Amino acid sequence: WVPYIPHLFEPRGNEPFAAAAADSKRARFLEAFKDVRTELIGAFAAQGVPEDAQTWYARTIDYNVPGGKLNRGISVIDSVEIMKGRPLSKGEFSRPPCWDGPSSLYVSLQAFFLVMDDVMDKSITRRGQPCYYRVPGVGTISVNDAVLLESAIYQLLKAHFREDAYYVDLMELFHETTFQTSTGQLMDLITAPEDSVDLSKLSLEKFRLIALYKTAHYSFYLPVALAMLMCEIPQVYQSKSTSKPVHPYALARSILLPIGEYFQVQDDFLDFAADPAVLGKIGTDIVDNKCSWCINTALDAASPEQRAVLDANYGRRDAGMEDRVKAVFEEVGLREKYRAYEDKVHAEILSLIEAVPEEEGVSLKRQVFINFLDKIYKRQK
Ligand code: DMA
Ligand code: MG
Ligand code: MG
Ligand code: MG
Repeated sequence: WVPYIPHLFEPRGNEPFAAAAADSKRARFLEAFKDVRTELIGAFAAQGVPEDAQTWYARTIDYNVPGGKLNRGISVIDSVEIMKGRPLSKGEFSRPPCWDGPSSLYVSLQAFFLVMDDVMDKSITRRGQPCYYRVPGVGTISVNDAVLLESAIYQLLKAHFREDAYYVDLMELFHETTFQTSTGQLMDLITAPEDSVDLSKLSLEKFRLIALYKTAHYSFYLPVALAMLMCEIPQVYQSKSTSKPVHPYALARSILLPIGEYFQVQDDFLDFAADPAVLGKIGTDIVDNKCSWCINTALDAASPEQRAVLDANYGRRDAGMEDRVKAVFEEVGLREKYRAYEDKVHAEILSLIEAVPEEEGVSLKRQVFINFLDKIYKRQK
């Protein structure tokens, strides 16, 4: 049950804003998020819970929701603006008092997944701070906090989108994406058993399937599909340029899922290669025995001697063993293979984007995809 708190829903005017750089979009989001935070904490408190629980919940939000690059959350708004062909204004949608309501939904989902992911991956840091479960006194309470963060999505949806025709579509999209992501997380985890390392069970095919489910749907299809629903893009329309029917959601998915796979390759490569101070997180894939792009690519290229080193050292919670695996990754030229992969996949995705038919008016636009691809191409963090 979510109480309706009227004063939080007053529109704050209708000032348009100029297209701004990433930093100012981030700043704008964080400004708008203050209201979202007040609203969520207000709804939590309105259940009549004591102050210590309210303080805990506020910290859960502050520690996990607004941090990070916010690239994908902000892309929801970017995509709406591109498809509408104009900047959004405050109070644009029937309910949100702020522009960034849709981004808030997305970052709440992201926070919910990441809190759990770090527990399951036994990670150490995220966004340049200790993983939430490692904060003193939090521990396994983080499991329940993740559920509360998930609940925030549906509270915000109900409070801001209930009157919209696409309310149920938005809700189903979040439910389905959560289902897909947890399916991916399950495959990710059972492909990486703690005490039985068997590299012959790994493959790039398995990596791709896991990446598709655990990352691509929620990171790339979800933000664009949210934007499309909010622009009331229909399930099918007749293309004026080709006179053929266009299924825009399926078309979007056919481009965004490959972008998502590429993004997970980057995530895996950076887990191995990036400076944790830049990445904000310490890599754990090698010690976690993960079916990552790196191990699979190294296995394909390894000599029998190198293979033996990988067999003996991968998936062990030991820094020396981890270093031996990393040395093999360097020897097989993983960095060069990654650079070649990145350029190849970038060109492939661009050609997928070029094949999208462009229509007049509010419709799917190539720039929606270009915007995503530009944000991640050659990313260092
Ligand atoms: C990310 O996989 C997937 C989800 C659903 C969070 P990951 O564990 O490689 O992510 P990270 O490197 O951020 O821990
Ligand atoms: Mg992880
Ligand atoms: Mg994980
Ligand atoms: Mg990772």
